[in-house]
Formats: sequence, structure tokens, C-alpha cells
Amino acid sequence: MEEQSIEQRGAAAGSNQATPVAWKDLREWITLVEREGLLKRIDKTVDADEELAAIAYLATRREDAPALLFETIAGDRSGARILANMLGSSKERYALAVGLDPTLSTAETIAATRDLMQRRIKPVQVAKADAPVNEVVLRGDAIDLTQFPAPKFWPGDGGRYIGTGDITLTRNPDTGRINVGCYRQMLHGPRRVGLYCSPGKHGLIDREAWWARGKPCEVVAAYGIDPVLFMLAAQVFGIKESELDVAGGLMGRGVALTEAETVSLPIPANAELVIEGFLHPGDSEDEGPLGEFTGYYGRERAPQPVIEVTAVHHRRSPILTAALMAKYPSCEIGAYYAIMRSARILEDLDRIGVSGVVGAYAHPAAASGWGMAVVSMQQQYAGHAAQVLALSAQCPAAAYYTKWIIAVDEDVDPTDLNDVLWALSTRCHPAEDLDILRNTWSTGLDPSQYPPERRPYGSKVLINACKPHQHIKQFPQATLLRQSVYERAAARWHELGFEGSPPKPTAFHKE
Ligand SMILES: Cc1cc2nc3c(=O)[nH]c(=O)nc-3n(C[C@H](O)[C@H](O)[C@H](O)COP(=O)(O)O)c2cc1C
Ligand SMILES: [Mn+2]
Repeated sequence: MEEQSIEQRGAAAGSNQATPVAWKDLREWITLVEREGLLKRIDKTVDADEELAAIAYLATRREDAPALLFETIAGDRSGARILANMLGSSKERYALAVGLDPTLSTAETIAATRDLMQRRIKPVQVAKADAPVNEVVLRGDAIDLTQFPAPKFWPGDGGRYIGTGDITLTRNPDTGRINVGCYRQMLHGPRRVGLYCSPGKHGLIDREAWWARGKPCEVVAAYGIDPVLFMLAAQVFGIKESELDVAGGLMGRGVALTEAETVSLPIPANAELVIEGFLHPGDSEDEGPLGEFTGYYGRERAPQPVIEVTAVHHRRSPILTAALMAKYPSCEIGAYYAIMRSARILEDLDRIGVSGVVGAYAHPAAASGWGMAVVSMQQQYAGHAAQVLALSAQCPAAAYYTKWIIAVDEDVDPTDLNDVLWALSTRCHPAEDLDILRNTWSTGLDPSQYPPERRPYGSKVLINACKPHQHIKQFPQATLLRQSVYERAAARWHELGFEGSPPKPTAFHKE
């Protein structure tokens, strides 16, 4: 691993000829980010009951916070460690996970991600004996999940959550497709774990399909997992598509799987801690609430299905991945989610075939990238901006939750909020340029909708912050530098006493 360089992998994208990422599992990825100065180890004893989350929250109030490896958990009998802020608001840790150059700009990272996400590579099968997750295998009464340090995050949380930064595998009985989703999991007892899937999620659709046949639903969940599987578990793909193949594409090699003990699903061979079990029809217990990505507690406490755990696999001193849900920049659903969602919005618009779209960004400060989407475009005809706005608002990647859809011209960088606010303040005339969509796809977790019974329905504002097309010829010129003068000043940058390289404008004055 030492010899491997971090490569720019965009060039190989679009084909399945891929350079694999420079890590094999979570531990190797941690080594990689530590070498880049992006990890902090905390060896002092920390309590998983609110204290760990409080430290993680305070440490992540700044965007450049490192990943946090808590090495000693109070009262822990398992030797487990907890990794928090694995990706958080770090574009660099995201880049190191998918093998992109961490110095790329956000816009460049989105473009490269688009290419990587088109690739599909099937999983590879590993013998049980060669799977690191099988260092310890427990069945039946030997299982006691309460020995692991499951955090309680917020004061009002309804329990200890062993699964937040997790992945959950289920199989669809009709198609055989294995789904990978990230769904929260509350610890009820030594062999019982609550699983909350909200309506429409593939884990719930699979579960209902098994139950409709009068059969229990097999489940595999990993509570310590590499960043790529974690990130893809939270992306929406087609109901027939397996996130395992997309993860393989992103990593440039197939996901390593091995045989389970008690279920027919495979288990991730390089994971840290894995459970197998069954969801039985009618078996539920009160679950929640949990402090959510919105910065508020989500649903009220209510009965949810329970996984009866039949086998546990783990490495010695497993590293559990815990995802703090909080306001940006403290939320684990941060930079990576914004980048991947933006890449998928661009992909959707491209597939629809609308011309002139240049960039997109779903800023993570807008409730983990769900609240707002900015699309930049080159206006080519009357009504073009209105068309891009309407299509962006309802394309599959952007439709859920998003309240603010903003179109800006191509000279405005959607990833730069300063630029976007400039466009909103100088090119948008609210009396002319706003439209509202009502009764749109949203979530019960949006606290702004009243009465609460209305909550799954949302609304959206389409904001045209492009130059008014009908006046585009008279619209004043933006103040831009003359290129020859810029080049003279740039050449004198160090002579004048400035450090580093001068900013590079994307456009210059035109006579
Ligand atoms: C840290 C984290 C926690 C999440 N918790 C839940 C949850 O408890 N329930 C849920 O339905 N979705 C949850 N999600 C969102 C789902 O993972 C996401 O909608 C994903 O698309 C689900 O996979 P699916 O599309 O295959 O159903 C969470 C996402 C993340 C990143
Ligand atoms: Mn899915």
C-alpha cells in the first residue's frame, strides 16, 4: 500500500477497466487518511452515553474537522473502537475513499464522481476462512450485542443505536436482487435489534414481499464498514439494481463477500462487525426517537420490526462506524452526500436530454444536501431557464425534500455560495422569477409543515436567478478583469509580496 499513489481515476471511468482504490478495507482507509493528517485518535476514556456524541459534535463545528477514532470506551468489554465523522464535511476524505485527487475542486469532484458512478463491477466471493470478519464467529446463546459500545447520541434519543453508520442487506424474493441500505438500528437486547425503514425504502419493500409470502425476511447488517459501502447504502438506485455492483464500480474492484452461517444472504468479508438474522412478521418493539440530520428529533417513538439475531461475526477490537446526525457541518451525511447527489442530478438532466446544463450542487448545509439544489446553465432560448428549473425540481435525484431549486448562469459556480448569493441578489427579480410547486415528495422529518398530518407532502420554490432572458442583450456587463492586465498582475504576484498562486478568474472582460 505504501507504494501506491492516489490516482486521478476519472480517466478510466465509463468502462469497467478500472484502477482499484488504494485501500482494501476500513482499516487501510483509516491509515490512508491518517497519513494525510485527516484523522484524530482519542485514547482517553470516553462514555458512549451522550459524551462521545457531544465531543464529536463540538469537534465538528468546523468544516475541516478530522475523522475521530475513539479508542477507549467507558465500560466496554469488547475492545471495540468507534469511528465518528468518518467522512463528514470533508471532500478530501471522500476523494481518498473513491480514489480521486483530493485537491480537485468540488465541481471537478462532482464531474469525476459522475463518471465513477456509471461503472458496475460484480462482487467477488471469498472463502469463509479467508474473511477477516470471521476472526470471531458467534451463534445462538453465545451472542450478546450489549457488550459492544452502542452510542446514545442526543439527550432525547429513545435508546442506544448500534447501527447508524451501517449497511443493511436484504434480498428481494421476486428478483433475487440484494439491496444495500443504511437504516438506523436500535439495540433492544443481547440478540434483538430494531430496524427502522421509512416508506418507499427498498429494505422495507423487500421485507413486505417476504412477509406477504408468510416467510420471515433475512437480514445482514454491518456496523463497522468501509466508506464506499457506507456512502452507497444511502444513495437511491433503481429497485432492480444492487448497490453492491455500484460499490464495485466506485472501488474499481468487486466487493468481497463470503458465506453467512444462518441465512442465504452473503456477508461483507472485510467488515468489522456483522450480524445475521430474521425479521419475523408481527415481531416489533417501540423504537426511536433519534436526533436526525435535520437538527431535530424525528418521528415519535413507535413500534418497529425487530431483527432476531442468529449469528455475529467480528474482527478483534472491531471499529464501529457511528454516524452523528446533526446540523451541518457536524452531520455525517455531509460532503460525500452533496457530491454524490449533485452528480446524480446532472446525470438525470443529461438522460432527459435538456441542453446547456453546466453544473449542479446540493449544498450540505441545506439539511444534508436535501434542502436546496443549484443548477448552472447556459441560456440558449426563451423559456430555457424555466424548463431546467422544472425538470431539476422533479428529476429522481432531486425531487425528494428539496425546497429551493435555483438556476444560475454558467458564469456562476453553484458550489460557491458567495457566487450564488450574488446571482440571487442581482439577477433575480422576485416578483417575476419565482414559481411554487405544491404537494411534492417530502418526508415526515421536515418540521416546517403543519398540521403534522400534512407532513409527507412538501412544496418547492423554483428561483430563476439567471439574467432575464428577454433583456439579456441590455443586461449590464459584470465587472471582469482585462485578461492582459490579469496576466501582468499574476506574473508580479510574488514580487508584490503575495504568497501562493493568484486566484484564476474563469471569465475576462470583453470589449
Ligand atoms: C447515517 C444515515 C442514517 C439513515 N437512517 C435511515 C433510517 O433510519 N431509515 C431510513 O429509511 N433511511 C435512512 N437513511 C437514508 C437511506 O439510507 C437512503 O434513503 C437509502 O437510499 C436507502 O437505500 P434504498 O434506496 O436501497 O432503500 C439514512 C442514511 C444515512 C446516511
Ligand atoms: Mn436500493
